Amino acid sequence: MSFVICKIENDVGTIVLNDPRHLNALSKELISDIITSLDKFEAKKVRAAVIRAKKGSKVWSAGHDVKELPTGKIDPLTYYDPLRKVVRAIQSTHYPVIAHIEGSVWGGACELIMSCDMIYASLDSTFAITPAKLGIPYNLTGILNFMKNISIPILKELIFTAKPTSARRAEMIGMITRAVETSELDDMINKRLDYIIHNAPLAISVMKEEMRVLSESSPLNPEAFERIQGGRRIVYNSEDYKEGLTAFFEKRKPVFKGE
Ligand code: YXS
Repeated sequence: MSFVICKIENDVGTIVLNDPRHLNALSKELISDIITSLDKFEAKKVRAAVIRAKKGSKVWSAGHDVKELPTGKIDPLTYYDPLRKVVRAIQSTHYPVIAHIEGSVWGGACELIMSCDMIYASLDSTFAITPAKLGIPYNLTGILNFMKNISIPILKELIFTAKPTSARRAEMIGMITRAVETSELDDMINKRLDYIIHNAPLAISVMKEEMRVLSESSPLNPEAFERIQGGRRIVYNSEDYKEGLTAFFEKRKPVFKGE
């Protein structure tokens, strides 16, 4: 069974997340289907793609599938983790990828939509960056991806509080491109798509890659990298990490002790 609905119409690929049972949680199966769809669009030389949930969704995506997170001793967000793979896949397409947002966006799904080239959301949607709520040491490239769009003092508020933020505020802080009434969302995206698919695809493709490369050119010396990784290892080996996941499954508030 596919966890996405994938189609190509008028040079535009569309991926509809379709795992309502799990609130489109980013399971390895759902992510595999997204990547397969992106590859299909590449082969068909689409001019653009849209990633969206079903019309009227209350939850766009509940974020990383918590049931797939390791329970300790293993880095929860390694290079080959499905969430890391889909973020890179979206960032590496030769065509622009547009996120069409209705509903609430949680955790790693916030990074997924921010890896898209443009993000258009209904005013009713919300965005919550949640690692601190679960005791998870987010990984370096993930934090960098957030920092590309959001200033550090605001990003710290979003991450340290883990509270959902409104679409209006998300637009104001640069987390998304635009927020409009739900009734206007499709029309606004279609108008922009009409410009994009009639512009030069080779030029768009190389400028997308230029912006990716330039936005990732942040020097990090090996000693700093190893120190950060050592710090992250302490976190995912901590009692707090276990408490965050246990509290999630027991549907209760976690009690973090800093251990
Ligand atoms: O109890 P059942 O079996 O029906 O399952 C419940 C939830 O456990 C399940 N579910 C999830 N399963 C795996 N991974 C998830 N992320 C996840 N979220 C939910 O779906 C069933 C229905 O959930 P329920 O009853 O809570 O639905 P609701 O309509 O009352 O509330 C919807 C949400 C989205 C507000 C609520 O489910 C929620 O707060 N979910 C967790 C959102 C979240 O914190 N996501 C972050 C995941 S971790 C992640 O993305 C990164 C690793 S990080 O945190 O580092 O950014």
